[in-house]
Amino acid sequence: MKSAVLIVGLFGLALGQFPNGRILEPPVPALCAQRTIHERTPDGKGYFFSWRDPALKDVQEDWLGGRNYCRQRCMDLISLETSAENEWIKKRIVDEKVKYIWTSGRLCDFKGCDRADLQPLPINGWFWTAVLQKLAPTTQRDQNDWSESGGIGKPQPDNREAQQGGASENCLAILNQFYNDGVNWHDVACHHRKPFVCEENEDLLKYVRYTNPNLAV
Ligand SMILES: [Ca+2]
Ligand SMILES: [Ca+2]
Repeated sequence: MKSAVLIVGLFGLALGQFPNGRILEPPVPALCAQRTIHERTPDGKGYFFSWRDPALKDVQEDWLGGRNYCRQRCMDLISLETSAENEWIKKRIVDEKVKYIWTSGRLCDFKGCDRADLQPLPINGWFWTAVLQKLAPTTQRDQNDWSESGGIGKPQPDNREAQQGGASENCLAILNQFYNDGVNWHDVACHHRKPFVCEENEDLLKYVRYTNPNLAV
């Protein structure tokens, strides 16, 4: 995970159209100012855990719904750019007995994903949407945390649901022993509902602070 590469140009792709006319929501300054931070890491970055919030305790969101809840509050779904952050969140999932969470990880599957450096997509097409960083190729098993098993006993990502006639598994979740396979990454169809973790987003915070100089954000 240390060889993350910034994807220039994916920003436009990340704003692409979603089914049923849903969109990626912009930040809401008042909600940014009131955002709940459950924990800060030593570098000062704040995180929100949906299951710790009394109002969201029993609420689960699909991948876009999770992103939008976070984005309206100047956050985004968590991106695991380092193994330290990955272990940090996994410990909380285990300690708090959470079955699974959404991350911002996504397989590039929109217009523009035919770029040469993203091919073949199942190996080189994964990125952290919140920070627009590519993941290491899925074949570099020591550079990521994909599970070695899953619903059909194959290493992740396996796109199982699509192979069984369902939706493509284009979103990245951490699953907690769901297949008795440890706590690690799975490609999952984005329509499933899960608890989620938000991570403060520097770009959204900067934008809202700049456009709302009199608001303490
Ligand atoms: Ca992060
Ligand atoms: Ca899978």
